[in-house]
Amino acid sequence: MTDFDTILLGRKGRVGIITLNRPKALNALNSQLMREVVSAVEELENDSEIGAILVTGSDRAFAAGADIKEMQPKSYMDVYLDDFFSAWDRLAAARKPTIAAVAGYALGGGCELAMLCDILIAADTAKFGQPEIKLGVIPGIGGSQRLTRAVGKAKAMELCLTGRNMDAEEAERAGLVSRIVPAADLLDEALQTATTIAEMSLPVAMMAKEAVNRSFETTLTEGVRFERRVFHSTFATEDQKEGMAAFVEKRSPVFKHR
Ligand code: CO8
Repeated sequence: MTDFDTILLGRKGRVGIITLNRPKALNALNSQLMREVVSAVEELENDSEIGAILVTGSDRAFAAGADIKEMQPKSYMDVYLDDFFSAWDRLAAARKPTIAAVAGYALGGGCELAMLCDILIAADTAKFGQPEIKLGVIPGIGGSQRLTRAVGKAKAMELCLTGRNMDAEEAERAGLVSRIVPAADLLDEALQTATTIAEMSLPVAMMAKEAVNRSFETTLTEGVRFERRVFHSTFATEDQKEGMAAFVEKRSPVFKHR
């Protein structure tokens, strides 16, 4: 796998692991890191042996936000002409399931990066927030939209307007994270979840992801219609034949990811 400067790219079985690695800056998301994550995502998406993508940081910080020192000198024209931060959309557009394993700070762009992933697993040390307002800006990687969809208007509004953080317990209660685990177990637990997913049929997991995500983009009637059409199409996969045969024959399925 490719070597990068600001991230580590590894794999365990069918899981690709992206570890943010700018420890001195608490994994602040600068342009280089953004480019490297996007390129790692492309590499994992194109690797037929990979069935899920895990994104994680360090014990102290998943990521303490976009890199404030890099942003400070920028003008409106700089950020507008570059469409600053738009490259992160590539992670949201990943077709394979993505899991964020978050310990420590996930603030600003860090919280947004975690929310770009499909499943968010938090260590009991995790802290989430959108503190951009304290810097005189607003979230720029989808925070105002994805946090609101995840936790509802009242809490999202409070977090975006006051900049206060929420701990892992509050984040779980609010529906932002799927579960909390002890910090020492975070990587193992997240890897186990990622491995479980990666061992399912890849095309069917991709279809399930697409169907759930559609619920954020459309009406209930259209969403249910979309789901039904995709459900029908699972019957065109070899893995549906194998999955159902395995059940009837009382054995474990061996998916071919086709
Ligand atoms: N950017 C750059 N450097 C950072 C960042 C950051 N976001 N966060 C931490 N660092 C650096 C610190 O500057 C420090 O470096 P140095 O040792 O060289 O001084 C090092 O990391 C360690 O940080 P601290 O000494 O501050 O560590 P503490 O444990 O005391 O505090 C905190 C940890 C509370 C996380 C603190 O570092 C902090 O508040 N960080 C900033 C959090 C923040 O505001 N994040 C939001 C950033 S804005 C954003 O993400 C989206 C902006 C959208 C703009 C849209 C434009 C289009």
